[in-house]
Amino acid sequence: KGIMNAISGHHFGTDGKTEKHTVCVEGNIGSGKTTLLEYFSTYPYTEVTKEPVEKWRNIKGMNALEYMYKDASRWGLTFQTYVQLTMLQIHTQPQVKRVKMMERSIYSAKYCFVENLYQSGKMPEIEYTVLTEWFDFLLKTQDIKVDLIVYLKTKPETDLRRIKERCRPEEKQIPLEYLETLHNLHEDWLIKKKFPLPAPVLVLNGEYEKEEMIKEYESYTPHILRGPA
Ligand code: DGT
Repeated sequence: KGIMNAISGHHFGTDGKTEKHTVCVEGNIGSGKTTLLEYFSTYPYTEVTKEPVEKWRNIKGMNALEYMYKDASRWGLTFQTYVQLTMLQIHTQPQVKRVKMMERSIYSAKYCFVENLYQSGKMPEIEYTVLTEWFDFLLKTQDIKVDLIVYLKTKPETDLRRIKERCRPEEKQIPLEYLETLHNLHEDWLIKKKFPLPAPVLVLNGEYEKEEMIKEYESYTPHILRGPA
């Protein structure tokens, strides 16, 4: 209750200190980002943007996610170009409420997923370079503000179990090694700071199951919704 008062009370009232705040939720496939966003969407002053994955599965009836999983060498550039576009659209969408929360970002698409395609030899250098030039141009010219990154840290084995449980058809063939590589890329970026970080990182243990996870979210709510002091 104390926490709730702090949030709905004078901290974010009309005292001029009220500032808009953008949070990106990052973590491996199956780490629980959707559950976290569902939890925070119940707060009246947060807006949670829709999962872009639904767009990737239906581009005028075509499923780019499925193409990408079936043949990453052929469709990687197509898919990542579309991911970059949809992420940019979400980043630049006008913010109405005080807190904007989004699943992933243009950054993880580049530093984790594009990097993975390139490093594994599935994306040729020329495609990587074209995407990188677009990415750099967008960062320079667009308003892609992030105030906080929440990193849901999980073990790849846990991600694999959850992916199997939810049964998205495109994800049926995902091997553990793929999740391990993606995990390492998230760690390289968010913990080891191998790529530029657009905002401070809050690391949450994503290993808990739903009920304890909700308790974890509750205890970090002031930090997540207000941002670093
Ligand atoms: P959650 O709630 O933590 O389980 O998150 P998911 O798995 O619903 O959401 P996400 O964004 O981790 O992944 C959705 C699907 O899209 C998954 O099969 C991985 C894929 N994906 C997401 N972003 C990218 C990307 O930039 N490139 C590639 N190749 N795949 C991506």
